[in-house]
Amino acid sequence: MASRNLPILLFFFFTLFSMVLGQEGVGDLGKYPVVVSTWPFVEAVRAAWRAVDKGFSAVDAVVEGCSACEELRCDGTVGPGGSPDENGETTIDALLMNGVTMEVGAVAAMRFVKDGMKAARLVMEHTKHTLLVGEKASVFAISMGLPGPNNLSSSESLEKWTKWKENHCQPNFRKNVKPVDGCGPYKPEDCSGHNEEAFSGANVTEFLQSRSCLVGPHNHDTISMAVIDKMGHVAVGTSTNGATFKIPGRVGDGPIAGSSAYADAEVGACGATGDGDIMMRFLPCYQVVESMRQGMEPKLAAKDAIARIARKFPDFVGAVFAINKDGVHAGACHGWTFQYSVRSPEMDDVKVFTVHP
Ligand code: SD4
Repeated sequence: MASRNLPILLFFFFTLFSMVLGQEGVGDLGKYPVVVSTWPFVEAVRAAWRAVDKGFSAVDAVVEGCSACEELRCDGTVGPGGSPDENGETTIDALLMNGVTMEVGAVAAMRFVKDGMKAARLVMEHTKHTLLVGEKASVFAISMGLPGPNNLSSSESLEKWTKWKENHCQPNFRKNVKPVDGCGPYKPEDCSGHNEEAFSGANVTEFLQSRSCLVGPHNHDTISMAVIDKMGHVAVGTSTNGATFKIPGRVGDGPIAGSSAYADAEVGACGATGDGDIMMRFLPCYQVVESMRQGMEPKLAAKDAIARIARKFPDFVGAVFAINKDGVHAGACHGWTFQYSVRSPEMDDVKVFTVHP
């Protein structure tokens, strides 16, 4: 009798078992969705939240959120019309990463197209490449249907640039060049040891001080966003004009996977902002995610990634946020006070968290 009923018993057992698992799943799903972004870019987080709360994917929500920031020209440093380069032109660096498939699409120093995040998505979903750069990235984006070519300058960015020119192009990102304190054309300075002044303590301090004017508390410049959707899928994205008065052709950390952002749905995600020229040498977001994979709490992982950079570059300015796959988040920063924004199911609206160095 018992053996005849065994299949039925097993059926009930497995049904019960899967219901328990299902409830745990529902419990887990209760932590999601969640949206995190650098800085108090509240409207961008709301836009991502609206998408993910309606059931759209993490990738869709990141695109919604970062595109909203581009349209709003968050801080005047994301999207069109923001931070001019040495020639007065605004260009865009953007990245999108799907933390389930580990696909990445990115554009760097993209000209004439205002939709950085949508262009990154086109690279991710319609090419086998990871990163397209410069004018060719624009040609690709336009050929795939994005509006352009458009002049990305605004009256604000041109005014900023004019003032910078009037100030003899100071500060700037040149080093070991002549003229030291004027606009170009620049020539390499002899650094063979004959010119001790080039390496004097005073010059180093001056250079670092001018650097913090270029990427500092008033030049936030970057939205980096992570979303965990209702399925627990993770995606990240970044959009930025890059550093103000950058040398044309410069690619920052924005479009570099592992630097400005990284996601692995098995672990969590990270977003970064700050002095990309320094930060991209350390891949801080890759570091954060890998540390969390090894069992570090998000807070410790974020602090550790920042500390690794600060040890070598004590004057660098930067920050990261970390979020694990359970929705636990934290931030860490160096050289400035950092804020990041979060929207999760237990909140009525976006909450801004402040992190001190
Ligand atoms: C860059 N990381 O291009 C960007 C700038 C930034 O806060 O994030 N500033 O270097």
